[in-house]
Amino acid sequence: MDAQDQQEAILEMEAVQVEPPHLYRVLLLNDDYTPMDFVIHVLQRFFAMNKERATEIMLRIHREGQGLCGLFSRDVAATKVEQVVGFARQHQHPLACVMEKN
Ligand code: TYC
Repeated sequence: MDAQDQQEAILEMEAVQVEPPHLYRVLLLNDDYTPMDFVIHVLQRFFAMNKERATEIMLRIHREGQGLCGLFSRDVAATKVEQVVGFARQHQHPLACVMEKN
């Protein structure tokens, strides 16, 4: 392999390494028991939404069964799910939060 081939091989490896990470959707699921105000609070607290946006997303979940809270790297998505589920259980609500590959 000459110097130019080596240089090209290095550039190729670097190109592979800067591939964007896969994103994961974090979703909230509807249920019959979690209070609407609690879901709005969760969307504001963990997904940095303002009250208006959080209310809109909560109502979409309530009507359609689920709703998108955001797109995150795998680690951040997993942490969001853990935090939301932990917070809901602390308050004795059955709220479900899941992640799925985008
Ligand atoms: N369906 C719930 C109610 O009527 C409200 C709700 C909305 C629950 C969104 C969960 O992810 C949810 N109190």
